[in-house]
Amino acid sequence: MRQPRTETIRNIALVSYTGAGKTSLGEALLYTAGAIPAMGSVASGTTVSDYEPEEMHRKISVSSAVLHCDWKETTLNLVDTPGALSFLGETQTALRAVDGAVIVLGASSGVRTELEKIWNTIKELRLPCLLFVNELDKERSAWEPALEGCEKALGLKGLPVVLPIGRESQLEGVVDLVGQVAYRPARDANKVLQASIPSELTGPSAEARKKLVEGVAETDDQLVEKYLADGDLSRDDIMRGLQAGTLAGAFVPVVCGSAVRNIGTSALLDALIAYLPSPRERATISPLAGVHPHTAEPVTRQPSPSDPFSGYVFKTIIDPFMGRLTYVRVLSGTLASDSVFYNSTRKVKEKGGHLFHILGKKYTQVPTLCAGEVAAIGKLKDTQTGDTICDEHSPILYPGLHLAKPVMSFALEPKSKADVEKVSLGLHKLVEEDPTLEFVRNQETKEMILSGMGQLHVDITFEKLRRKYGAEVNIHTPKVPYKETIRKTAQAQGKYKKQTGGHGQYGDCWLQLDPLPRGAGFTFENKIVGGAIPRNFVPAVEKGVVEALHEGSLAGFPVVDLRVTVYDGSYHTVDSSEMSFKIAASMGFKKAMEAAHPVLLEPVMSVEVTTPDEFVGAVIGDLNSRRGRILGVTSTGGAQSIKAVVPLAEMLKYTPSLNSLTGGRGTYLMEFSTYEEVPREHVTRIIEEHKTAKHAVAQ
Ligand SMILES: Nc1nc2c(ncn2[C@@H]2O[C@H](COP(=O)(O)OP(=O)(O)OP(=O)(O)O)[C@@H](O)[C@H]2O)c(=O)[nH]1
Ligand SMILES: [Mg+2]
Repeated sequence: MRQPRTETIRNIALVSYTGAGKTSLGEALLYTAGAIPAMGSVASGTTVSDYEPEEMHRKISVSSAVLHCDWKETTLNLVDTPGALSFLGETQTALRAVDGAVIVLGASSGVRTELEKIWNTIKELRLPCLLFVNELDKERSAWEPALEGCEKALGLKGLPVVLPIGRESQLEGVVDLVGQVAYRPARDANKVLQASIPSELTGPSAEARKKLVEGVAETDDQLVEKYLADGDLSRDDIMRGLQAGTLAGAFVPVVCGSAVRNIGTSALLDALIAYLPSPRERATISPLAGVHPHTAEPVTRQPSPSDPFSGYVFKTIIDPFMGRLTYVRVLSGTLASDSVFYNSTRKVKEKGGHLFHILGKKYTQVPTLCAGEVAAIGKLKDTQTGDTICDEHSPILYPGLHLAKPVMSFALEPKSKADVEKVSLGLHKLVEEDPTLEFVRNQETKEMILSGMGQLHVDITFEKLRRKYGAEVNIHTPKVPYKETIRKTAQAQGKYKKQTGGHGQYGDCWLQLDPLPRGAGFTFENKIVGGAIPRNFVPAVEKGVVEALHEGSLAGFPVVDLRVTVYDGSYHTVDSSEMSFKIAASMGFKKAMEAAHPVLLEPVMSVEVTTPDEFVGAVIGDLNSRRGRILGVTSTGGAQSIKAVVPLAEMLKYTPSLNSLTGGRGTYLMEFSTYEEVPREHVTRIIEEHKTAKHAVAQ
């Protein structure tokens, strides 16, 4: 195996909605690059990426997989990401570890919601992209409408760099418009045969090449001059222009083909190393910038092996045989196996174990890693996904992850007494592997609650719990995570005074509550002047408020989207203590909250239902009856896709309803959108239900 060098590495994520063909494409790319002797398939559960049993039998990817291979003197780390919305967090985390993305588009399915979300992250990270229009072997597939739809939906400009030879079942290969050659896969081998452009395509190729040259020239002053003078551009100029425009995000080069037939894959690999950036090139548009973990001063790093070591953790695996494996993107410096480094997120020293290149579930040990590599480190103790690890003497902290909070919560019960510890232990490990899951065990009620991004997410977690940790659970209907907030500004005094013989208790504070916009969370401000409350007691006031936030005054749900300001108070030189100020703050908060017009908030989901034409009316009617707001209906070749926002409380048992409305032919995607105020007519019922449930648990 070649020793990677920063300049000749490409770390690329394969991204899209579920079913576009990312995993199949990853397999074909590995095969074409000679990393595997034969191509597996998603249908038979034999791909390198989808190696977990939950992925094999569902035939979807559940987590990201790294595929390490070489192509033309370049080291590739392809990250096959899952497309289902439930696993969006996994994909977003992986996107932070790469320097470019290949967006895979199913020629017959068009752009779907998940891809729009992923595209937003891509834009945020300024990741250069290529587009691969897949499934051109399928009946009635065509790449032009697929590309047009994608350009419109995502607002990007595609520049095709290949043309397909033949179509549908007669798809034979692609014409490389830059190199002016044809590529056809050889029978039963990963070799690709190079040939001259078939005569029937010489005209269309020349035309497509002209469009490409014009598209490239448009984005560069020098190239446009050359083009106007000569009426053409040289191959080198086109390639340079394509690389620069891709890096700057001016356009997206487009390759097309078929993953399962392994057509277009060598052209894609060529495009990927020619137009997507190396870690060094990427840093010219997105510098490695963070802060010093102790002083918060800005710090930067160079993507060079000689700079101090730093890296970003994008995945954690707890493997039954290998133990804990931490997937890292080395951002700067060099890391040797068994070395000691610093976790600047958790502020702890870590001792690394062996280092590995990753090919699905196969790990190949390597002695060192250089800037730009993607690899696994064995045996870390405290490091988790999203953390920064770095040289202890030159520390840096990169921005952390901001993943969406889980929205569907299920109460669960171990099937037998013997399962209690296994369930708790197993779920804690699964949560470590997947930061978009949340598991809490209420110490008082002993109730166990697992929260995830959707039904599929939670179902798969229980499957893993059974398979990996042998623990069985019964699941109860999901609970709706209501919240409380305030509508008005209010002020109140919290005063706690106790005189019990000797030492008394004295805390006194005035608090002001102000509403904040939806999603703002909670902020605390100290506006005490003149020492009305001594500085050392102010943190205790904040603590008291934070504790009181857990249970709102309406129905005991957590309180969000408000600012609490402490602006006055008094103290007693002997009797005041942290505890008395904490209690006073909590009392003051409760009083102020009642005066601040508290309201109930409920999670509202964005829902996309796909159904055959004849059921559209029934599906819309049903969504309306669930307090849904229809946002739009689009036609996607024989089926309609209905977008709506619907409160989660109305969607808890949607699957059986949709099945009966559409004879099992409708499908839907659902994910968290926002919190909205619960309509007044539903508030009393919800408060009553919650009180009854609490009462029942307490008994
Ligand atoms: N005919 C045809 N089928 C394809 C092609 N690419 C993928 N498929 C099929 O489409 C289905 C989905 O492919 P996957 O590769 O699993 O799609 P994915 O994008 O990885 O999906 P997720 O992992 O769920 O996000 C599989 O049954 C594939 O065999 C293609 O080029 N042509
Ligand atoms: Mg997949």
